Amino acid sequence: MTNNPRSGDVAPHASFVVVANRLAVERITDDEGDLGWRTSPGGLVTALEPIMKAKEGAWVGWHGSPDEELEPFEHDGIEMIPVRLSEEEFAEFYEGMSNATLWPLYHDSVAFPEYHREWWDAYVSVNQRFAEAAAEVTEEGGTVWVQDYQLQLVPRMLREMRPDLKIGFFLHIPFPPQELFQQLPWRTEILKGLTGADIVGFQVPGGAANFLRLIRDRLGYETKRGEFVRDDGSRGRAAAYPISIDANAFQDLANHPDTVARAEQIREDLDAEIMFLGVDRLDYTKGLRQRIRAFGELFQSGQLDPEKAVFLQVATPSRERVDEYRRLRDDIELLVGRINGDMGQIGRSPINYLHSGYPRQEMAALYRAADVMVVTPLRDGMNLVAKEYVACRTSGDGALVLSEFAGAARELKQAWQVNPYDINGMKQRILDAASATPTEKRRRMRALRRQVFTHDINNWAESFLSDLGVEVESK
Ligand code: ADQ
Repeated sequence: MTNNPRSGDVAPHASFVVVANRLAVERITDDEGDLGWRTSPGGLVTALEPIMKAKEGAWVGWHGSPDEELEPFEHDGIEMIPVRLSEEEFAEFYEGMSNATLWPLYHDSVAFPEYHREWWDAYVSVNQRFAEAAAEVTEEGGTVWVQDYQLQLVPRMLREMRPDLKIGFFLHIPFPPQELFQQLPWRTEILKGLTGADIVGFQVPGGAANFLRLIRDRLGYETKRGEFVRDDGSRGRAAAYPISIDANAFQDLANHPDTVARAEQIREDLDAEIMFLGVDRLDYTKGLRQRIRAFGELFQSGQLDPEKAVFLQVATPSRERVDEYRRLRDDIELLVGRINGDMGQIGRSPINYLHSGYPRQEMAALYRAADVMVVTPLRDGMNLVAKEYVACRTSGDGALVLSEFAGAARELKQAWQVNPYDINGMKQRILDAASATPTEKRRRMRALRRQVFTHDINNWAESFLSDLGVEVESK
């Protein structure tokens, strides 16, 4: 275990270990200029926190600064195990293989995936380092839950080092059909890597089906009703576990008096009769080009009146060193500028574009303020924004326009569903949602809320872990 900063100094002791590309904490600098950590916002951390605390949990992940080596530390009752990445590994493993090869390939190749052998080499050695770190801390017979596309080799590596462990893997993004996946020069290695897990979890049944077909055809594994048999005769399972949000926490946040006041303020500032909202990471999978074009045409044709309607698009900066993301940002800014230049008036722009991340409470205020939420990815594993909007509509109104190509579309059937490649169809559905009667909106929202509140992030974690054979206290 040459690469691990902990080597040899700690006996395996954790019974439940999460392995993710990033640690569950972010660096902060306090008023005195001292460095500290705060828990990252996000459903995964929130859902796993109680289990980790109850079970002597550890979280293995990168801490976010290249070339820095850190000792394990405790944060809020959970042991954090930082894995080091060099600047070069960050470029090759993370920006390269993870985000310029696997990310586009797994999202229907909506951008061209690049294949570079040195990126692959970095991917293998970084996965090995994560696997070693997990192997070192997990106690005999313990459980390791590996997260996402950056770490697909970890399950097999870990299984080889520690056959006594229970290993789960969950893929947060889509798993592509065979026709696309087989482009990957390292397809066999990835499939082998994943089958090291006892349970390989996907967002939707289609992902599990794609995976099972591939391991049957490529690895020659026998598969039956979600089960697969490895070369050595041992068995694993592949199934769908649709991820969700902490619906009650969002609801409470949306009902907080400060949020209510902030939502009113947003509406006042926008000064429009109807507000449409988009909230996404600035990513080419999210369908921003098509969505903005659709709104541009609706304003241009007068189907939406720029004096009465406003479209607010919030885009979180993302992966800004990857070329494709830079191009996307330029394109979006050009498109928005052109539409506002053509259609705007002094002090009034039909499209309000904000390139920034916001605290959770501001997000809840935005959701509360918006009459119509427009979520139109070209492909998305799940899409939590759609579920967050629903959870924040505490008065039971509002309308959700949702792409058929988001995993969430399988659950959120009462949304106004669209094909984001069909700009005319999307324009029509946006208008349909906006002009539906209050009764129709409420009827649909009631069903959506029922779905989101009965399938929250705790249900997700519990169903995965109980299938893995981990006892989870029901809350
Ligand atoms: P993402 O691609 O990041 O996640 P999504 O599921 O929509 O997509 O989650 C985005 C999260 O970021 C949401 O919680 C949202 O509130 C937050 N967010 C977005 N814009 C923000 C902003 N400007 N400021 C602050 N917060 C913002 C990947 C997959 C998804 C899958 C999730 C979880 O691509 O398909 O649903 O993981 O598995």
